[in-house]
Amino acid sequence: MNILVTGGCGFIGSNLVRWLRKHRPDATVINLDKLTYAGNLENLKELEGDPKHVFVKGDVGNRELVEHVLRAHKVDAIMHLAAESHVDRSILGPEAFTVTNVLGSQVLLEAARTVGVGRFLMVSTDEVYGSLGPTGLFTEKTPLDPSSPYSSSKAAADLLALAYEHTFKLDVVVTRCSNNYGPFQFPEKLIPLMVVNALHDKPLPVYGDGTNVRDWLHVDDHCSALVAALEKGKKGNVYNIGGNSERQNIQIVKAILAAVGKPESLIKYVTDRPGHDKRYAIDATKIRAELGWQPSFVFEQALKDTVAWYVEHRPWWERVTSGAYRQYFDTQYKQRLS
Ligand code: NAD
Ligand code: TDX
Repeated sequence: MNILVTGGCGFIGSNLVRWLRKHRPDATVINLDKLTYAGNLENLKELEGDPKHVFVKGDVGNRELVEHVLRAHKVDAIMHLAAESHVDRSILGPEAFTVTNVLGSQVLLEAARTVGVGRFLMVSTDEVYGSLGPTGLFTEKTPLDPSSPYSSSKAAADLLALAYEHTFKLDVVVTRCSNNYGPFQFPEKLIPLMVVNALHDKPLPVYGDGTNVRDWLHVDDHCSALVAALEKGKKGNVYNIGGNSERQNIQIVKAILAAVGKPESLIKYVTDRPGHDKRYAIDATKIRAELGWQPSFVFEQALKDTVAWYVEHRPWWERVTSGAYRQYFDTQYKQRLS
């Protein structure tokens, strides 16, 4: 089987490529990635020389290239992860989010239809549902109500994919997962950013009062769910993915400080993110019952292990946050603390 993974050099993508090579050794993985600031071939260093991992540098919005890749590699299935993924960046500059997440997904769907790819897995997000109050869970029937330019662009791609199934009978499955954590996450997202700042004895910028809630899932559990959806998901269906690990942001930040042995005086409450969603929580009954998927990581221990990974992989995060990205990172950092 030949699987095209888009965005395979990013956080989830690189973990997914590794997961596939380990658990589906017969499959060839073609990895199409533009290598934006968030994509790094170093994330897949251990696969260097692996003939069943084929890297192609390119944009999912390049129709000619995408069709060529699908034909040349006789792609059987697509797992579409390539995206601009950071909510704060989408608030600063929404355009790239529309271009890659909406138009790029459109190009990929159209190419899959033209060439005749078997299955198209659209990797969406729980953020398409918007924000919850203090109680309740997102189910697959919750109406979409995205808040940020990021989540709106993901909702557009998610609905386009379902429209391709409905209209053109393309074999589409959509997944909507909660917040991921684990190795190789770019240090702009909450967990790695807080670890890096704590290690530098820099303030940890907590938005608002820190009581916003996210439902955390280890990236490897997300990968096993994506493969379950790819292999066993029903055509035209949506599957929520989540691990019943709701935590307030401030709880996470305090746990990180405790893990690295730094004082809570490093916490700095800063101006809230505009339009900040209050709470996400996932009902994953459907994927558990229909596809037999279940998470295997226990949050508290896996968070400690994740923090330890960043402590041990300092050269990795120093490299990926250097160069062109550094300027953005520093500007943002200063703004967050103002
Ligand atoms: P990421 O930002 O770490 O990686 C994105 C990857 O896509 C990078 O390798 C980047 O180079 C590549 N890319 C960006 N634009 C591209 C383009 N035009 N063409 C080809 N490649 C391009 O993102 P992530 O956190 O790994 O998220 C991966 C996917 O999972 C995204 O679709 C995201 O919406 C979704 N998702 C993420 C989470 C999460 O918690 N991180 C949760 C649910 C869903
Ligand atoms: O410096 C920070 N301070 C802070 O308080 C950052 C970066 C974040 N936060 C808060 C905002 C959120 O409530 O922490 C929470 C998590 O923030 P992010 O890591 O930016 O993730 P989030 O906005 O929840 O979106 C993530 O989960 C869903 C991913 O980035 C998306 O790609 C995914 O779809």
